Amino acid sequence: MTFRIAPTLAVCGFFLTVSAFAQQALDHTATGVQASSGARTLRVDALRPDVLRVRLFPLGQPKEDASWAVLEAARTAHAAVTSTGDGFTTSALRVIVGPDLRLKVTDLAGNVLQEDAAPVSFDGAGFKVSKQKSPEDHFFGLGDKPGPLDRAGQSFVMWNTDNFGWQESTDPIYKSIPFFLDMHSGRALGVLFDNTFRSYFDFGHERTDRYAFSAPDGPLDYYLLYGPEPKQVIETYAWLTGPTPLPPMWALGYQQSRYSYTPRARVEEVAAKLRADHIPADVIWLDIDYQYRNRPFTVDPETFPDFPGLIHKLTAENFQTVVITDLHIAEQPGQGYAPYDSGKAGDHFVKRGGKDYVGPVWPGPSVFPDFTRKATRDWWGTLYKQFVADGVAGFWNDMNEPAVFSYPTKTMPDDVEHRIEEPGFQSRTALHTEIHNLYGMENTRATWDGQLALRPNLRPFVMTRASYAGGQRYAATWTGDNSSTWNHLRQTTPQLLNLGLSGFSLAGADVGGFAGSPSPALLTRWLMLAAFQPIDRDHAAKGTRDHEPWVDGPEEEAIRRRYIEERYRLMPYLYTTAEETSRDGLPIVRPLFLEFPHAAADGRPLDLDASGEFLFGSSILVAASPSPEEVAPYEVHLPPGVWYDYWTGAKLDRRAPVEARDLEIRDAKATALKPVMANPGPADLPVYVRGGAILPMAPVVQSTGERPSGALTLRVFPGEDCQGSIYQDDGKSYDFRKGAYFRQRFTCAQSADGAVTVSLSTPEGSYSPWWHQVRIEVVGLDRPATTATSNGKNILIETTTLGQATTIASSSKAQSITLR
Ligand code: NBV
Repeated sequence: MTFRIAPTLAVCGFFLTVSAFAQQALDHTATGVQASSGARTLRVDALRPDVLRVRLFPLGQPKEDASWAVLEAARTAHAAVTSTGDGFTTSALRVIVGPDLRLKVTDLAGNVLQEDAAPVSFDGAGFKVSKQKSPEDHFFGLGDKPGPLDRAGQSFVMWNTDNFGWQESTDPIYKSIPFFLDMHSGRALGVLFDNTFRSYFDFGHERTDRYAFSAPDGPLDYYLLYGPEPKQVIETYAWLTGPTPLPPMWALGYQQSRYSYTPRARVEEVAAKLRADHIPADVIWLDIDYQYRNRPFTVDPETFPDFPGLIHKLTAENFQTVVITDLHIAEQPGQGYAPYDSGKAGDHFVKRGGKDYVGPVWPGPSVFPDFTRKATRDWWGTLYKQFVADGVAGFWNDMNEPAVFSYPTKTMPDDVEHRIEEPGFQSRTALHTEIHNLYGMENTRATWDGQLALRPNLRPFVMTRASYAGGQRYAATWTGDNSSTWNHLRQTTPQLLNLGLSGFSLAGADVGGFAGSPSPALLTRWLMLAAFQPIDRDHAAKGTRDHEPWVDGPEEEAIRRRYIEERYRLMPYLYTTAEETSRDGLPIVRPLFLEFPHAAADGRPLDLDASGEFLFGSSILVAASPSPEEVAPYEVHLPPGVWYDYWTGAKLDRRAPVEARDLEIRDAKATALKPVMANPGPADLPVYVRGGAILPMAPVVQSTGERPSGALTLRVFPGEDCQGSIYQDDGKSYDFRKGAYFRQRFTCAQSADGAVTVSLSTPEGSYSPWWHQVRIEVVGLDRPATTATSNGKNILIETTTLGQATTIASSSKAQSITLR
């Protein structure tokens, strides 16, 4: 059915404007609406009741219906819609197309979720979409861009850039993840602007009452993801672009890197020292100097003799090796350099003016694979054959913005030609302006697929510096060349949180800072904090002082060791969280508002006033100092509910404050809760646990490859909705898909007399985990428990530094234990 909308008069300040068009046609489609005005068509499709796709294109049909970011199944999904005179409704949203193709989206109660502030404006192939913004809108996401967690008031450019030594206000840096979350009074809307060109985002920088996104070219194509809870939006983003897959467990261990450990003897020395000093560690990284003349996929035979022997030796000591494999292929014809010769023979390099484009990078003149072609990606994957045969565990794709030396733009020229051969896209030649932001992601896709082809049953591990939306499907990431400063340490929190909200759950920052040399205190603090970040990799630039945990003497080393050990104690919790992420997309580190969107009385996200705080998984709250350079007390704003001190097990006093506070947190009964004062010494990091959490923990091991000896501990923090779970498998293969995993759920309940009953469900899956006993440790009881019973029988109870514990034999059946 087609409706005609008459021209309107709009009153705007003192000016009366008449809209420029005459008539607007509105057609209802099976999945939404299509409206035309002048030379343009707006199409809104409901992919799900809570997910809309919005496109605006020249009259007719869009040129291509394709995406590098969005999964085919999501892009082609559709929900039932009900037509209305001016748009349509789904079971969650109302879509209204106004004059000038202006779009308004509300929930069914009429709350406006998004509304065009002006008609889309066009400038040649470019366009700008402007939305209304109020002071209550806070914006999160956009990948690794530095600066505060909330993007409000700022503007950003998407153009993957090798920005060595970037600072807090540097933009752009390495990644372009054009996805953001708009939080408005606890209500969340996600926006993915799926355009790979040099796009621009403005969150009230130009005009405080508008936010906008624009691009100089390419499709006007964006997706709206409605909550109302922010967690729903993040889960939906994972539905749209894919979750971060479950990594091998070793990728969650401590990792030691430097640019570069060379020669071979130095690598062996570092590995031996980690073991000798009992610093738990899983991974050693080899940076570019292991290669022959910086040529990717080679090994320098002089500095790294018997490379397979080295890898095997490290593997035998439970170290996995990750080696760098940059994408620039040295242009070395006729020298027996197979990556060049085979790439040339297969016509796998990008072109300029009909010839292979050649640009200078580490190996000198280099050529660049045409990763937007499947044939090229398949060829790239084969280059890993020898390393895989040697037992190298993971691969590092650096410099993939792509970085090219001696151009002011630090990348290849705009007119370099890439070939697109991809389902949904027309097979065509595209200029670098279109492919640039995508190039790093397609590089990692090739690496990931290559690993899977070579080792089909092993989970790949790929680390990337550049990426685009959806890149989490192929690689973990890090924040590039940060610096050894206190500000950079502080910056890791908002950056990793925003990366997590942008799909990249597996992310880290170079521990200790890349550029410059950290003071002993800074390195210690950094190693303490990073123990609670998803990727914990100590890395350093050339010419900087040594960074390894032992370098500042035994006292500093003892502190550093203690935190790394704590990470390994928490490995069952961390791995269980990572497995959840692989299904629901919720990141490992989370801002407080993700779990507690309605906590602050004024509706603002809690995090805005609690800048050093974040959640590690759903239940652990890390409260780093907002001024880590000083040892001084600070307020910790804990969300509502009962909280415990992670280190002592003490339940915190949250009674209402006497004096008025800027940030008022209230519980469900509207009781005001006061912040707690933290006063950590140089070796302390305040960490808290949510009441109602059950944390699975393990005895310390020196690597995830070692079988822990002793019991699995379930540390129980009584509180409402008390529960937890554990997930285990072999830590490396895909056998879990065939049922070879172990999953058990736990609950706890406290009776009126204070007794705590912990229940363990019947385990799921065919995998036998490492423990034979389960130690249940209940903390924070007002009155210490004196007896323990298991399925009605009395069992031994012990007092620990944190509370009371009892140990039972693990069983294939459900169990129930009471401490009273
Ligand atoms: O491969 C050397 C470095 C690497 O260590 C670093 O992590 C990357 O971000 N790489 C950049 C190239 C040179 C940087 C100066």
